[in-house]
This record gives sequence, C-alpha cells and structure tokens, in this order.
Amino acid sequence: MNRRADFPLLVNNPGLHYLDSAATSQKPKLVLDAIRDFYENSNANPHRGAYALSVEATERYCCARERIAQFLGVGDPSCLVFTRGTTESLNLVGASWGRANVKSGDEVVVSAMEHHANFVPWQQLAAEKGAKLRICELTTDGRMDLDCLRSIVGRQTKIVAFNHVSNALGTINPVREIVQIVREKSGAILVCDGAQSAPHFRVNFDELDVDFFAFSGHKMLGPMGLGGLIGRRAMLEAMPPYQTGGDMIEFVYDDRTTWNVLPHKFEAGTPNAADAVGLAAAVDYLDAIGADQILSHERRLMASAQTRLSAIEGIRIFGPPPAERSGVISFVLGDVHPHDLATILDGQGVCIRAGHHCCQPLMRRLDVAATARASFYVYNDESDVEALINGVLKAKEIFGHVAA
Ligand code: 7TS
Repeated sequence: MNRRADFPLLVNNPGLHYLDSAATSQKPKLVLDAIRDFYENSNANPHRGAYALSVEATERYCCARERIAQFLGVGDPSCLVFTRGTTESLNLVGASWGRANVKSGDEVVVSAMEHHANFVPWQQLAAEKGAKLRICELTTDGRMDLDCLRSIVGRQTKIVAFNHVSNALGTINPVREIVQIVREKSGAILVCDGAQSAPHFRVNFDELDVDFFAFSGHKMLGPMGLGGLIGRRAMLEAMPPYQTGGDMIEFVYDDRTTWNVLPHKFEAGTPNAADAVGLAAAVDYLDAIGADQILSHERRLMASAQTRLSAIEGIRIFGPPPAERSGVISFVLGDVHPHDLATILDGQGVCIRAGHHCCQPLMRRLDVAATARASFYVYNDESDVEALINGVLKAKEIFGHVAA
C-alpha cells in the first residue's frame, strides 16, 4: 500500500515521516477537492433558502450524513448528529442526558485509560450532581480489568464511558464483553469514545450495542471541526437540547419553545456542511481501500516498529502485544525525556507525539510523566519505521548511556 501520492502535504514535504495520525490524520487531495467544490459550486446556508442553490447545499449536507451513517453502520441517519468532534459529542451526552438523569448518590464509571475528553466531562458531571466517579483500573499490560469493571458496576451505576481504542496505548477494548457486563449488572447507559476506532477498522454502531458513540472526522482523513455523535433514537428524542438557537426549533412562542426533529434538535445554528461533504469523501476513500486492509497495514508497520525498537537497549514499550493493538506504539527510552526524543526525531523529519496524550490518569498508573508515541495510517510505509528507528538510535548516541 503506497498512498503517499494521494496526500498533498506529504508530496509537498518529501522528507517528512508523519507518525502522529492518532492526533490528526493528513488529508487526501480528494477530500480537499470536495470541500473546495462545495464552496465553489454549492455554497448557501442549508435549510434556510427557498432558492435552488440553498436546496442543493441542503441536499449535499443530507447526502453526506447518509454516507457517513452508512460507513459507521447506523441504520437510521437521523441518529447521527454532527458536532465539532469527539470532545463536543461527549460533552453533549454529559450536559444533556447526564444533567437530566444523574442525581445525588448515583455513580458514573470510566476507565483509567480515557482521554481527558472522556474523563473530565464525567468527573465534572458527578461533582455537579453529588454523584460518585468510579474508575475501572487496568491490567499491567494496559487493558481494562474486566473483573474490576464487574466489581464496580451495579444498580447505582448510571453511565459507563470507555474508549473503543486507547489513543495512548492502542489497546482495542472488548466492547461486546463490556456491554454484556454492564447490561447484566445495571441499567446504565454505555458511551463509547470511538475517536481512535472509526478511522482504523470497521465500526458498526447498530452491532456494537452501545447507547452512544462519538467520533472525530479529522482523525479519519476528513477536515478538522467536524465529527459526530451517534445515539439510540429513543434516547436522543427523550434528551433535552444541548444548545438552542436557529434550526433546532419547531415553534418559538413568547414564553416557550418546541424542538425540531432529529438530528436537527441537536444541531443549533448554521451547520458545517462543507466539512460534512469533505468527510463523506474521506469515507469513500477509506472504503475503497477496505477496513481490513487498513488495520492489517497499520499493524504490520507497528509490529515491525515494535520488533526493531525492542532490540534497542533501554526501550520500554507500553500496552498489550501488537496483535491486540491498533497502529499505535507508546514507549520511553531509558531516562531520556520523551520531549527531547521527539525533538531529536523532528530534526530527522520524523513527527511523533510526546507527552501525556491527554491521559494524565493513565500516565499516573504507568508511573511515567510522559511517553513517546508513534501512530501509523494508510500513507505510512516501512521507510517511516526505518526513519523512526534511526532517529531513536541517534537520540541514544546523543544522550550516551541511558538508564533503563
Ligand atoms: N478521545 C480519544 C480516544 C482521542 O484520541 C481524542 C484525541 C479525543 C477523544 C478528542 O478528540 P477531538 O477530535 O475532539 O480533539 N486524541 C488526540 C491525541 O491522541 N493526540 O492529540 C489528540
């Protein structure tokens, strides 16, 4: 798979080894073209105009929703609400369902490997309502400890929020088992953070059997600023709006307002139609490659990086074995600070992430302040692994002996 030629930024920067797709992906030309085409040929405010151009903009926005819903296995496209991304989607569930349903004495469960976007909203909701935040601890190799989950979920649990794939470790969580445990022991809703799964393998919302699923378009070859929340129709219909304003209303009386139907009830204001069109083009591109191909390609590169990094003295790799991870590898090199490592790699044209990856609760449990993280996607190949290894060897040379 050599897709580099499809990505203008990579073509324009021939020496660049982009290994930070877990943060955001690069964009293929066809996505940029689709966005430009919308603005050049169809731009008008959707839902508002009686004239043909506005109808066309509305249709393109609607078709984009249908296409993205189909890609994510959502039978009913009205249950896909566009948001700014995963962060906004999770905040929406917290502010709307959470505020309406969680009360004093209830419990909210999250895992210890959550991104702050799927941790802080629940922590704050619990604090506001006098509820308790319970944390599902991890096994030593960075999986959710399902025995711990069993022991903390009960009738008092109102929400269980967990990621499909960890951004810091690459762990792929066993959604089916998690759902089964939670449903057996409680009436809690299940909120799945799919920011790191939707881009990398086949996600079918209807089969996942969770209540809400959040994702970000910019991590799956789409533009920044558009993602979504998928929810069960009955729940979305019963929830109060998240924001109020234009488009989300049915009737506005002097003293009260009634709400528009789904998905509009949760899409106040002018929608981000051009970026929805861009994301629809991105999922066309991903589908043309094939979900299985994408995951196996990333895993091959990540496993190769794992083998070669493991051979370097002083390297410590976090998370489960490669066969149980997505294309993410998190590591430290002795006592070299990951930021120093990333700076040296940058000098070699290698972009990796260094830091806590917005997972401070996880870093505390790993007993490190930060890790270095390389993440792979469709445009990477073995030359990127080679550059990563050479960069790490160079860092080792610069820092001399590294204490393990
Ligand atoms: N959840 C997970 C699992 C994520 O990886 C991220 C972003 C988010 C939520 C938030 O997504 P956003 O699009 O709303 O910002 N993760 C990362 C990362 O790993 N490095 O930079 C952003």
